[in-house]
Amino acid sequence: MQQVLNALGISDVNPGGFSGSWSGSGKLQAVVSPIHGERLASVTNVTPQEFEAILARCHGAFAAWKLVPAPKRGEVVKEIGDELRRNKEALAELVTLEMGKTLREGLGEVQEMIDICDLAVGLSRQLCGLTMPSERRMHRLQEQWHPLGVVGVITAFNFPVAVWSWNTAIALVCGDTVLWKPSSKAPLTAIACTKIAEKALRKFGFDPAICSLAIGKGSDIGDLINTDPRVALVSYTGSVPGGRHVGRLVQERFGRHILELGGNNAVIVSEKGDLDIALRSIYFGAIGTSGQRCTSTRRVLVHESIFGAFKARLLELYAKTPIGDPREHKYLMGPLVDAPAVDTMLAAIETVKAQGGKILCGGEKLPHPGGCYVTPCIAEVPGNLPIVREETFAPLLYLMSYKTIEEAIALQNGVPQGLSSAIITNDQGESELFLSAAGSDCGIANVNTGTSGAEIGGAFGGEKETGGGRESGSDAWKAYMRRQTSAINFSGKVELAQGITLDI
Ligand code: UN1
Repeated sequence: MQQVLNALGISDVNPGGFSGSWSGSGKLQAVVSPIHGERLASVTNVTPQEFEAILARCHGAFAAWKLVPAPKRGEVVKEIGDELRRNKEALAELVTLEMGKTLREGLGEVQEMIDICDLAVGLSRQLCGLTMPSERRMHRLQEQWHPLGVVGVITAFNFPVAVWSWNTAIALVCGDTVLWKPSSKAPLTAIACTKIAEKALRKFGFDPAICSLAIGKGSDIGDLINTDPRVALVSYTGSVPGGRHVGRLVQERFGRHILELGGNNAVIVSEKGDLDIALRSIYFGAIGTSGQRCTSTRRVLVHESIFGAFKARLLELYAKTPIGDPREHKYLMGPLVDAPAVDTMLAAIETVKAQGGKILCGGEKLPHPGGCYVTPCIAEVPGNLPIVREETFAPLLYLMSYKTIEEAIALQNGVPQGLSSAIITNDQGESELFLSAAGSDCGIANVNTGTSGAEIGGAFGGEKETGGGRESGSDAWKAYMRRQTSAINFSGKVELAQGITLDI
């Protein structure tokens, strides 16, 4: 453990603010591992005064950074990616220690960071605008994309580093500077990543304040980000109530936001699907990251003709789930992030029972000194009960049956969230229906693969209460830039658009 902390430059007590230099004289917070309850290190929060200095420097750094040619900005991102490659194991282990996901998933998370850096490097030469035919003679109509400003990145504990990287790699090539407020549950990985970015920026002689950090509570530091007009874009990952709050504050000042909020992701298992594929996809989707991904599988809708057989196979698999220290390869499920997360899961299970659901397995707290371990739970429910419509951030899976594909799609869409969804079927008509306008209403709709584990090449995000934001690949970069449309007249005379004449 100490070796990992040393390798990533984590001291016993770490200041939680960075903007070219480190600061943090606020509240001292001990970071405790959910694996065994041991203290890993401590962090000091930034005070509002220190935050002001950090934001001022991060904002000041934008003036020079926006003028650096995008491919040169890409070189810094390439270096960050290389540095991540060199530190992949250590950073993955710190992710595991700090928030409890299995090491194999921690490695996957760092790989996701490396992948987005590679994508952003390519993108740094392809921030392309369009030219459109002008309706006027000897005129040209074009649009181009300019850097936007400071991007405030507010992240959650469950992907403590990958979500920062999706935003940061893209924001950097777009010419923006980044101010990161990580989850208070995962500040050490944030400090480690900020050091990696600092090293890369310094190597190329750029101001390290381009990647700034401010650790503190959402209600003070988060809200300073949300309300400050110097933060052009706030990218927030978190709960629906949190997003509602951020959205209001940012909208109030006409800032931009990208909201990545809750999911309530379903897999439809058709009687025409491959049940082995269904089983594996659902199992990983539901127990991966101990059910604490926004893309975690929360609901399984099984065709009535195979419901009993499928349920039996799923229960058999659940009963064998190896749960334990997530650093050990033999365990597929580690702890939940903290004790309140365990209480939330147990309370949700009581509500399921009270609302008419039947607990088929799991949902017990495991005796483990200092650790937050539970057994994954499956509940059979008659439909989208009120509790099923809520996102419980834990390994709690709802199982229900359906008669027709139309009914399955209605059930899948019948919740307030709209992040991820999947269908397991070999029937082309069914999968096309699922992907059509009459199908899934989610931002992600997969066929024959599960709801989690989205690749960074696609745009990531969802509809309805998921918030509508998009991060990562495809053309999500456009949200991090300012679009400018220009009409250029080279005719030597004035011709008005829309055929308007001017008799003077
Ligand atoms: C999240 O849970 O906030 O699609 C992000 C996935 C990961 C990212 C999840 N690539 O499961």
